[in-house]
Amino acid sequence: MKKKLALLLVAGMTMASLAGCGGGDDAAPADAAPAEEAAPAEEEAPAEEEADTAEEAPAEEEAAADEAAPAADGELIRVGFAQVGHESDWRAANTQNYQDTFSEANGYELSFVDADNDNAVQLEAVRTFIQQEMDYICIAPIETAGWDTVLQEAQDAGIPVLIVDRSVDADASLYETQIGCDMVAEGEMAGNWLAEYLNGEDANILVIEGSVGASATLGRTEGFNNIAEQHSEWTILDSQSGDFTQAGGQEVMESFIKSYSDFNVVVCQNDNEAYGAMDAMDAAGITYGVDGDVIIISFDATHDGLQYTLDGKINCNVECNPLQAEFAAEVIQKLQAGEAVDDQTVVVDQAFVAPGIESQYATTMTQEVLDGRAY
Ligand code: GYE
Repeated sequence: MKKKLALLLVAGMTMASLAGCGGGDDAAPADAAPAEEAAPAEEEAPAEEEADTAEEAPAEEEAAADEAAPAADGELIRVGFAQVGHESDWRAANTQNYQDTFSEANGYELSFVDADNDNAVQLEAVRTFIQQEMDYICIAPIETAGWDTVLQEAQDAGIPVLIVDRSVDADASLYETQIGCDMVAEGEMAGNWLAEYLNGEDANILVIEGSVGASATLGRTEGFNNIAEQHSEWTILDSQSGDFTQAGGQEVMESFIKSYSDFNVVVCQNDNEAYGAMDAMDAAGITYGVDGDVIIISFDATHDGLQYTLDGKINCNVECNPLQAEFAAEVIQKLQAGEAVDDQTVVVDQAFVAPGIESQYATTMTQEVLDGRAY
């Protein structure tokens, strides 16, 4: 039941975004833009053709996946999931979503490994899943690099692999599909919003990046830089990894405060880093948010991150939807039925801004928007 609720809310949220509903000036035409931007870029034409998107999932398919029949012989479908870790609120929501979706009641036996952000542990987990002859393996890769050998081993063992959340730089023939958000589009959304908000004013920018080598970090950095390059009045003073954690965000911000006295924008590549950065600025007496000296941009738009956005502490929060397990279940059900699957599923995101900000790139936060969120 919980699974169904989560899915409907994802679909409902996306449809609301496309329809521009939700009332108020903040909703209308602006809301449609992020969804379009989140689609794969034009140069990725083949992927675009084959890509599925969250809002495209037809209702009947959702219903079929929801009934999630066990394997034809009545056995549970055995799925191994090598998760990144437990570094953030986003990750907690993503893990919960997988556990709810791949339940016994839905016909699955889920083996879950939390790799604690350790590449070696994650590789070992995948090798153990291969030895255990799992029916399917889902990998949320900590880093993009280093996957060819183990993916080849899985393929040799005849076990289909789904790359979920983040992406890998391995040959695409080594896995069935990739499901996740378009991280470059997220970075560009943040940059476009900032350009609109500053309207030609100078920006001295500090960036707290996510974990080194993660596609979420690489993509958000690339996307934001794509826009920064178009603005000679912007200077990126520094860019350091806060490892997607609150402690990391605080530590990096503390060191930035020691080194730089003249900054007016802090970009945090996830909400937890933003919480840490806000703590560091509070301790140093630096004001931020809509009424402060420093503009804060965050990513993920988890519940607490959006509460800070509603409170005007975070100026702009770019969503990354963690409710992705339903798309993985859909792929597995298709493979069970011997059907072809899409190479890629792009989970569509939008951006949110603090009350008082109007943007063509983002929805202005209200209590109603926060209450309507599923995570
Ligand atoms: O933004 C961050 C998490 O891979 C999209 O990983 C995910 C990122 C997310 O730890 O909070």
